[in-house]
Amino acid sequence: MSKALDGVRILDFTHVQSGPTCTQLLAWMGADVIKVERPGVGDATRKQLADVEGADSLYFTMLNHNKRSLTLNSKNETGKEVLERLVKKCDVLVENFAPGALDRMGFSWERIQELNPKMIMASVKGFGPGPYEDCKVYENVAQCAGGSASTTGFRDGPPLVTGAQIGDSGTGLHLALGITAALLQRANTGRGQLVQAPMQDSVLNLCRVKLRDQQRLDTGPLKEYSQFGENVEFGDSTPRAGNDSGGGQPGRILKCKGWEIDPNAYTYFITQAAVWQKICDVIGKPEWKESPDYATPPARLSRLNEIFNEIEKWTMTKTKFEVMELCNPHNIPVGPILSMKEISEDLSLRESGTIVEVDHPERGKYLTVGCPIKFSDSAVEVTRSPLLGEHTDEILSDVLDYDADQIAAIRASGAV
Ligand code: CAO
Repeated sequence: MSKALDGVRILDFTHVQSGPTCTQLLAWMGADVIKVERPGVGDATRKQLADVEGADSLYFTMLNHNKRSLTLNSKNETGKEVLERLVKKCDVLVENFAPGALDRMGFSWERIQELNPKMIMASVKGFGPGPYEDCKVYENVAQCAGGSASTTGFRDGPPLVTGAQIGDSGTGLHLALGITAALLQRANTGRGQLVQAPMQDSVLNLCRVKLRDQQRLDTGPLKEYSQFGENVEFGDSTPRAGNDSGGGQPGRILKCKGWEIDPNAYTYFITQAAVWQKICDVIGKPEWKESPDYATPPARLSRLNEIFNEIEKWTMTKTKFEVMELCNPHNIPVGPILSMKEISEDLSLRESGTIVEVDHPERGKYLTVGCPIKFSDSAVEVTRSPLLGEHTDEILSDVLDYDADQIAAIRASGAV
């Protein structure tokens, strides 16, 4: 079967998480991804959070499947020549170095265009143009600067970062979308272009509804927030909303049977207006169906705490899975709080290829998250991450057409 990005060759100059998630997705879509790493060192994550002595870490392996690894010192003169040749042979260059690092290597966007006018160069930086454009940035800094932390957590607690890596993996997704669009445009124009996805901007894009609420504050309180029913005044910026739903259908995380000993015995429960009557029947409150205090969504807004307390009395008598089984037939939107242990054992996620077991020569078998995007005509097969420099000779010969003597000379120069 052919793959969506067959024939696309990517010069992968990424490291840590944001860039590697982008190029891993493109590799799953069929691109030939050549990961360039510093000789003897490699991507810093290879050795970070190590759990098996001498083996590449899960941090690295889970972000770098389906790629080839080429070691290359891009500051060595011969290394620069090899890199120039690679730039000419690739369709896309992806990088997430600190601001200015690529320019200091001698590979500015202007130089890349001179070498290959068809090149699509894709960059992740923490911030776009402005006062912080020169700053180094990691995941949680982006979550904070992009508006996520100030709107996550409970009103009476500090700002919180989330477990979802929206700064790194979220930005990687944005960049991958930009690259595929630029490849399509290039098919029409014949020209490459610069694609940039700053981490702050990507997080903000994912926090769009919170900027919506910021502007709604100008015309009155945010009535779907719990604090409205609690008569707590709103300040001048979007507050933290605990587990309130971010949309127009109020929802909460509620305790289920066993919550006293199981930290994940909870369900998310949404009081969708369309199924309100069914909710009343299921939880044993049929009198709420006709009562003017409960029958309409506006009437319920000031009573959300009372309503969710009553629903919780019911959910506490059921396991989180029983809540699903009892609510689903009535189309009541609920969802169990699944632990990572439960997810790792979930059979349907394994069958769909979203949880995959991979074998690795240094560390043996491990689980990873496969491609979350499913194609009917571009099958994804997850293959293990490369060892450092595993494909150096293969790439020098097959992609760059160096012969054995030239490869020996390149090796002797210390460039690879
Ligand atoms: N050969 C020779 N030198 C190489 C090389 C190679 N193959 N690969 C990297 N280097 C050099 C770089 O040129 C740079 O050298 P200079 O500082 O002399 O220019 C040096 O290695 C360090 O690169 P760096 O500054 O990108 O790496 P860092 O570990 O100091 O910083 C990070 C890491 C992530 C903070 C920074 O890269 C960054 O801000 N990136 C953009 C934002 C981003 O993607 N953040 C998400 C990371 S995941 O949380």
